[in-house]
Amino acid sequence: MNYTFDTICAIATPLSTGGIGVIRISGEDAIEIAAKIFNKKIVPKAINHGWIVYKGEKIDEVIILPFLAPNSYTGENVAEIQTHGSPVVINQILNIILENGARLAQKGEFTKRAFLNHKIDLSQAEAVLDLINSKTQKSAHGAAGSLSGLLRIKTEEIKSKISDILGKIIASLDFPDDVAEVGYDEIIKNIEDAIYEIKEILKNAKMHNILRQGIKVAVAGRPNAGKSSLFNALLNLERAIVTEIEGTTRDTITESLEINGISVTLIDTAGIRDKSPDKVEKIGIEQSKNAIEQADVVLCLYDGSCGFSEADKKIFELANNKKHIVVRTKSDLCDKSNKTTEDEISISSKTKEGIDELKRAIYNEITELNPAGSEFLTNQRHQYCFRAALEALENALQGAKDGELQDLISIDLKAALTNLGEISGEVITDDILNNIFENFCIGK
Ligand SMILES: Nc1nc2c(ncn2[C@@H]2O[C@H](COP(=O)(O)OP(=O)(O)OP(=O)(O)O)[C@@H](O)[C@H]2O)c(=O)[nH]1
Ligand SMILES: [Mg+2]
Repeated sequence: MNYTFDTICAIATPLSTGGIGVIRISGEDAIEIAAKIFNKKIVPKAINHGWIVYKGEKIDEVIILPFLAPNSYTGENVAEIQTHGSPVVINQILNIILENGARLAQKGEFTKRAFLNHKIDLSQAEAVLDLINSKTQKSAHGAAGSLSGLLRIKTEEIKSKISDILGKIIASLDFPDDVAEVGYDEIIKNIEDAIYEIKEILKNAKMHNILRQGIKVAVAGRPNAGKSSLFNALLNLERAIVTEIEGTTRDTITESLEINGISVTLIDTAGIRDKSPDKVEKIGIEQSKNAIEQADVVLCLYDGSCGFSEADKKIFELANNKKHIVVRTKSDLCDKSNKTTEDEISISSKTKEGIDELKRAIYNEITELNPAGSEFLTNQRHQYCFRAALEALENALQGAKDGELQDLISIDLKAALTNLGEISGEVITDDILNNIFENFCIGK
C-alpha cells in the first residue's frame, strides 16, 4: 500500500458556540503553516500564546501546541490551535490554514494516519470511534480497554500460541534431519487452547454489540393499556400525553434512557385496534407494527384492570418471534393473584410498583450477565475475524486428531493467523481500511 502524507487540517471540536474550538494540522508542513499565520515564533514543546494574523489583521487570540514527529497522535508534525469557540472565527482560521497550503482532512484521516504511522493498531483506531460514540459509562469503559490495547494483547496471546506450534511444525518439515516431528498431542493441546480463548471472546460478542449500539425497546398494546404511562414511568418524566381517551397516542415517540449501563431507546406506540380507527390513527397503528418489527425487545402490555382478552392475544402475536416481556398494567386497580401467564410482570405506573423489576427483566432479556466480558469491546469486524480463525483452527484440530500430514495442518494454522492479523491491521486491505474510517467524523 502506498500512501502520500500531505499536510491536512480540520476542526476537531463540534462547530457550535463554546469556550474553545480546536483546529488540528498534521503533516510535514504543519508547524511551518501554523508559524505563517501566527504573530510570534513558534517554540517546539511549549504552549505558544499569541494571535492569528491574516493580511495584517488580528483574527483571534489563540494557543498553539506544536508536537514534533513522531511524538504526536498521528506520528507526524502536528499543530493544535485552540481558538475562542465561535463558529465564525473557527471557520475563518480554518480557511486561512487552507490558503497556506494544508488540505481539508477526510473523515477519520488523523486516526488513519496514526494507524499507518504505527502509533496505534487497527483495533485501537476503532476503539477511538467507539469511545467517541459511547452512550454509557459501561461502553466507554470497554472502548477505553480496547484503546489501551487490551484487545490487541489478547489477540497477540492467541496468535503466539498458534505461531509457536506452527513454527515447530515448519522447522521439522524444513529440517527433517535436525528437528524431530512435533507430537500430535502437543499440536492438539495448543490448538485447543487457542480455540478456548477465541470462544471465550466470542461469548461476549452479543454483549459487546449491545454495549456499542444500545437496544430498542417498544411498548405495545391495545389503546388505553397504559403504554404512555409506563413510558413516562420508565423515563421518570412526563414525556408522553396520557388521557383516559382511547387512541391518545397517534405517533410513535422515542426517548433514551440507561438501564444498568446499557443505552436503551424506548419507543411509545399508538394503541393497536381493529375497530373504527380514523385515518390518522390507522397510520399510527402501522407505525406501531413497524416499531414492534424493529425492536430488540417488545413490552407487551395488557390492562390488568380489564383482564387479558383475545384482542390482547392478537397484538402479542406480532411480537411472538422476538424477545418480549408480558406486562400486566394498573396493578393498583386489580387483584394481584389473577395473573394470565407465569412469567408476566405486574406494574403500576401510578404507584411505581414493579417498574424496577421490569427494568431488571429488560436487562436480563438482552444480556448474558458477564461483567468480566466488557474489559474491552469487539465490533462486528473483529468478531468476523475471530469466527474465521476459529473455523480454520477447528479444521486444523480435526486434521491433528485424524493424524493428517502436518504440512496440511500448517495451512489451516496459517489461515487462522492471517484472520487474527486482520484484527490489529497487520494484514489489511485498502477496502477494509476505508470502510472503517468512513464512520469517523472529520477532525478525528
Ligand atoms: N390507576 C392507574 N391508572 C393508570 C395506570 N396506567 C395508566 N392508567 C390510566 O389509564 C389510562 C390510559 O393510559 P395511557 O398511558 O394513556 O394508555 P395508552 O396505552 O398510552 O393509550 P393510547 O395512547 O390511547 O393507546 C389513563 O387514564 C391513565 O391515567 C396505572 O398504573 N394505574
Ligand atoms: Mg398512549
